[in-house]
Amino acid sequence: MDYQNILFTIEQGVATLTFNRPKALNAMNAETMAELLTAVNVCKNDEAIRVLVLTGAGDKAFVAGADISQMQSLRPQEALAFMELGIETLRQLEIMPKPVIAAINGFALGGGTEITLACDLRFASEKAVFGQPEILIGLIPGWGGTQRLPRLIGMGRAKELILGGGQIDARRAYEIGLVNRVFPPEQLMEETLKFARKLAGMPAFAVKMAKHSINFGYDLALDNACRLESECCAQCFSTDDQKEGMKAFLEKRKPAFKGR
Ligand code: CO8
Repeated sequence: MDYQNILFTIEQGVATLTFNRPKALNAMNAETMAELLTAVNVCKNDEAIRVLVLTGAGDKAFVAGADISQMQSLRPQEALAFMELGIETLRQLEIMPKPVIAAINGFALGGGTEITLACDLRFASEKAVFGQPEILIGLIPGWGGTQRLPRLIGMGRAKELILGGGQIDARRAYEIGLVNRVFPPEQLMEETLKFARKLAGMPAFAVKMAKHSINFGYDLALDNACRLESECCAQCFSTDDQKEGMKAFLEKRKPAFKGR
């Protein structure tokens, strides 16, 4: 695949996608969003890829938001098309049947924060900065921020960020549950890849079912959600990895999972 705005590599079951427009702090234009969607579909369909890691090129930004220079003269219908592309891409990222980790190496503002919200895990550098500053340029979040942010950190904290347009550092992001872990900048990728490789070695079908149950059960009534979980769990009993996992436990040895 020939990408212009992202770098995409695969190693030891882990795909790494790097937003690569460092001169514009990796701001997301429509072309970059389309490439992200293509790469998400590649990850979904390629059995050799077990985990996806997203990060930003350079030492300053993950993604500093949607590309303001591209957006400034959009008419409402064009803006809507750009939003729909973002909404569709981030939903596909969110429900991809493999774990996605954001390695947030710097500014993750506006659409940048929204991309991280569609990931399963958020690992941040101590230099990372988060916020929804759209209000400061006369907008509101348009790639799911008004919905995913309150679900993750609570309504009050989300409103403070979205209405106030302020920025928070990695430590505060950790305090409010916006990120899972914080690392010194020079350790961020190493630690993220270490965790990604660990996930890549997990039983793939169980990983897929766990993510499916969490994603699609979250908005259901508890009875229905628990039923969904039971069905997902029952399906795991059809896999070689379930048999191997339990056999290895009883034989007091490490399991050799095959991803089937
Ligand atoms: N879009 C376009 N260019 C950008 C963006 C951006 N979001 N962010 C930074 N850049 C560019 C700057 O214009 C600058 O370019 P140049 O060198 O050519 O002048 C370069 O990147 C470096 O930026 P700065 O000189 O500003 O660097 P600083 O270190 O001084 O500041 C900041 C860094 C704080 C990150 C600052 O650049 C900034 O505030 N950026 C904008 C952040 C922002 O408002 N993001 C939200 C955008 S709106 C959004 O994301 C909505 C998403 C969904 C809606 C979709 C609707 C269609």
